[in-house]
Amino acid sequence: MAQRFLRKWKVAGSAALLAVTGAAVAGQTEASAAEQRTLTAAQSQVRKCHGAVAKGQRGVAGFEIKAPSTGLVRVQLDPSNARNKDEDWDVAVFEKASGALVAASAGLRSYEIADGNVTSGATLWVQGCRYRGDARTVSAAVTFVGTSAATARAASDPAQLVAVDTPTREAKQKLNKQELDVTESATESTVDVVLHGKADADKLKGAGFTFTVKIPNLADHLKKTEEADKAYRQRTPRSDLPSGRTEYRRLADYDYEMKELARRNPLLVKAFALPHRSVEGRDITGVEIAINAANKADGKPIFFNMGVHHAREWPAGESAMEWATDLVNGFGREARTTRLVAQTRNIVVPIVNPDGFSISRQATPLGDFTTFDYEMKRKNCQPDDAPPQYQTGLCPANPAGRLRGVDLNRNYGGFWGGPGASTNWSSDTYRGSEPFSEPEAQNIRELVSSRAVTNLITNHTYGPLVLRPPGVYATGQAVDEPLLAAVGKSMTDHNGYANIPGYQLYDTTGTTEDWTYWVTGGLGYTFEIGNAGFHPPFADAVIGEYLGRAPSTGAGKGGNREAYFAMLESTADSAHHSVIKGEAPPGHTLRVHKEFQTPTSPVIQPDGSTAPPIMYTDVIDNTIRPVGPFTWHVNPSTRPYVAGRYGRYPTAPPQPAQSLANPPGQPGENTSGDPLSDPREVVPFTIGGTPQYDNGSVRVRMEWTDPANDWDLFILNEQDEVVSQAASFGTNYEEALLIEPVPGNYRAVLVNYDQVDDTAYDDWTSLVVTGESPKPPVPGVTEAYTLTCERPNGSIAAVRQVIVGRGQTVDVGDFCRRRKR
Ligand code: 0X9
Ligand code: ZN
Repeated sequence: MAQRFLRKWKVAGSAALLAVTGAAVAGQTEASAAEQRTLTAAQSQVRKCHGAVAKGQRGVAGFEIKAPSTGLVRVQLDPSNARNKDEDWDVAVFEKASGALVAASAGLRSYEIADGNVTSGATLWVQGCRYRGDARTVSAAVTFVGTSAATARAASDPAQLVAVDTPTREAKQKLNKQELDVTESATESTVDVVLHGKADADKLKGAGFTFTVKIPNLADHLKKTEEADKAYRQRTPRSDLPSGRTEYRRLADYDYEMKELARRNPLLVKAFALPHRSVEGRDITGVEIAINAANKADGKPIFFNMGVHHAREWPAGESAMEWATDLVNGFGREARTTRLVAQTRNIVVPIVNPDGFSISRQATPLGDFTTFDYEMKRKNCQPDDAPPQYQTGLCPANPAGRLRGVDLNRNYGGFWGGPGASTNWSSDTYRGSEPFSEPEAQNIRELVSSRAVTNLITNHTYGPLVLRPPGVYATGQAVDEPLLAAVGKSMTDHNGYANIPGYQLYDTTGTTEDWTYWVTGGLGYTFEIGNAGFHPPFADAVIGEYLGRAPSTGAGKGGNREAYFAMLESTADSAHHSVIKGEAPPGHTLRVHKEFQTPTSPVIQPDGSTAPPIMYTDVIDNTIRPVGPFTWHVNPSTRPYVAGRYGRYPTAPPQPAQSLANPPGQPGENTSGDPLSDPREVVPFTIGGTPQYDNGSVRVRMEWTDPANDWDLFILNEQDEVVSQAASFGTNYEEALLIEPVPGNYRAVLVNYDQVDDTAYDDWTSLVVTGESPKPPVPGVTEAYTLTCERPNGSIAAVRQVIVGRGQTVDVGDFCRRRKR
């Protein structure tokens, strides 16, 4: 594992070097040599550096510089003494004439990278602010990159949003293999895809797909969104959000707000930088919220809420940031918040991928939709895996545009390398060179490995969905499936999203909770916020979704705010995790530790063949420093990966096969994909229940004669909801599966999707409903923690093994005073 940790420093270091030397860039862009300066301020001063020009004021140092070209400006600060832990400088760039903010960075230390857009000849004021600490100086490097033809290409070949017809699971899987920008927004019969120009459309058509254009010109659409946002903030001085904000934050806003939450609430909030800097060298910031936040080893269960693995998914960061603000505002003022914060610990990392987010967020005014479609950037900034000609240049202005980088949500170890991830460096779902190759994913891994993260939400846009493990069908149902589904429902009751396992839409591998859940046992979910795009108007996508207001599906139900509170209730509920209790003498540290290997998926190779899985090693290590009696909340000692699979034994036989008659009539073709619209045929049937029958699943199979004709099958419940469907093509049957169906009345809807022209009507010939016994549970193995007690001087006072299951409490007594064994 140490080896993997090391690699990150190499990456961050080389990127930083590029920035300061201002190496010439291939393609349409060229960087100027960096201008190096040292900034000096005699005193520190709390200040929002990007708030206003503050020339001559306390803690401020700066200089003027003229932009030699139209394009990008980057100002990078580096601590003058990297060993100085107590220092924090921030930076902002203003246009001198107008005073307009151009770029900013406000990280927790002095590793700052501020990117912005400038016009040739503009005079800029580069402002450094010594926010905190004892560093009098900091070094600053300014680089300009001229962008030329790149921005002009968009109009004739606009990016579009289309709904691709995918009536079956197979069609969805096939779509997923096309190396296109597939979104998570889908219906029973379509999936939304971003087409970045004609080439993508041709690829789609070439693969035999049909689609409907939803947004014909994404650049225009995003400009309209921006105008809507502007109009909204002009008429709304303060929103009802915890922060009162009325517009999307930029990276510096996030970092500055987290610092300020911590500074203003020193006991309740601790701001921290994650262990690895981003590929470009940015610090990644989070906050911990708890009573005595700095005391990490207090044994409380942890809810970790994070956002923006994917650069363009701005509402994901907003929601996480509002949640942190909400907890801080509510603590001591609101009874529920106070109670829950007292029982738990909250960690919030709103921007996991700061390099990508900065690019997407700063790109807005460019409106460029080609390879250089930076506003729609998804991945991180990893250059190493691209061909040499695409490795050069700063990430926000490089020859591969948005395409360079790794999809951080395919880079986790959990089932890494399998279906639903790409081996191609330029793909939007590129998995990276190896599991956890990226510093940004490694950060989350180390945090989750070293803390009792019992509950986790990773926010994305858009669905609207609450996804739970597994993300891959082949994994099988988790032992905790009933609990995962129930906690999921406690959240979707408030946001109105669909509560489903990740694989239900299509397989993905290497995603966040498919590692966090299967190796740590912490309950993990992906939120796909909203249903209207990656960053639709702020009023809908942030305020509407967070507070539960129209047009959100959570309108009137509490929205994501209440969904997160439901997750926090789950965090506080020890039935949802495990507890070790006992007592310990003052000054002693208790540690639970385990180390194990988990296989990735069989690793899909670029040529489509598979290589054996890679074994990766994880170390789980949590500590508590109790004073006397303690209650220590941890995850179960057994990894869900080896804990077996969910199932049950039957209590009665399954219902026997029933053959249903074809009603009179021959319905005409219907390609609407809507089982409620005519023409169609409807055949009622009943699913029995105990004590007579026990159906773990029910299979409904229809057949006709010629596979050239196409019938589709939908199963509706009494509320007219589609509970299952089958709509493949190229077969003479359809089969729909209902898993653990509720006994009651159902209807099979048979739709004549397509009959070959000028042939005899090929009516369906049989419809059979068959019950099947539930699958028995798959037994698993049990794993233990090694529990050690360390004396104040670090020597070991006692060691033992502890096996603790979910919902269990193990009492280890006065364990430290026992002898070693
Ligand atoms: O693809 C992703 O990483 C997520 N969707 S997004 O549109 N935000 O990029 C979803 C990951 C989990 N989804 C499935 N297992 N289907
Ligand atoms: Zn996403």
